[in-house]
Amino acid sequence: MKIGIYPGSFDPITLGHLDIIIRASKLVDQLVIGILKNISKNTIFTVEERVELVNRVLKENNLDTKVKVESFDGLLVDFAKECNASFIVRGLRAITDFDYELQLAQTNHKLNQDIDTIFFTTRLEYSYLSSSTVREIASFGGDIKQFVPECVVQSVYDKYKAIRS
Ligand code: COD
Repeated sequence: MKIGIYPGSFDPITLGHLDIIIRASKLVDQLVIGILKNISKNTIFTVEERVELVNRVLKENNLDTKVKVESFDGLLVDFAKECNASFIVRGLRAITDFDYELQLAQTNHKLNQDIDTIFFTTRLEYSYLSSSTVREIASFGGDIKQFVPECVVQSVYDKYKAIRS
C-alpha cells in the first residue's frame, strides 16, 4: 500500500491546500494529512479545530475514504514512519518557498533515508494564496470566499469575532 503524508499547519486550510490534496491523492492508496500541533507557532485555530475543518472539507469533496487527517507533534519523519508513509507531499508556490522547502526536504531525508519528498507546483490561480493572507483579510472583515473552501468561510469569520470580543 502506497502511503503519502501531506504535513502542514493548515491554519486554516485554503483552496491552494485542497488543490494539492486532490492531486496528491491520485498518486497514492492513502494520503494522510498531518496537522502540526504548533506549540511554538501562534495559530488562530486549535489543532482540534484545524482537524475538524479539514475533515469537513474532505467530506464535502468526497475525499474522506482515501484521505485521512491526523495531528502530530515532534519530528515529521517520526510521524511519517508511524504512518508507514514512503513520501512527504509539499506544495511550491513562488521561489520564496523553494529555499525553505529544499532545506526541509534535505533535512528530512538526512534524518530518514527511506522517506522522500514530492513537490507539487501550485496552480496559477492559487500561486499567491497562503493561510496567512486569508487570516489577514479575514481579520479586517474582507471577503475570503474565493480563498478557502465554502464550508470553512464562516468558521474563520467566527474565529475573528471571538478573538475581538
Ligand atoms: N499552492 C500550493 N501549495 C501551497 C499553497 C498554495 N496556494 N499554500 C500552501 N501550500 C503548501 C506549502 O508550501 C506547504 O508545502 C504546504 O502547503 C503546507 O503549508 P502550511 O503553511 O500549512 O504548512 P507549514 O509550512 O507551516 O508546515 C511546516 C511543517 C509542519 C511541515 C514543519 O514545520 C514540520 O515538519 N514541523 C515538524 C518538526 C520537523 O520535523 N521539522 C523538520 C526538521 S528541522
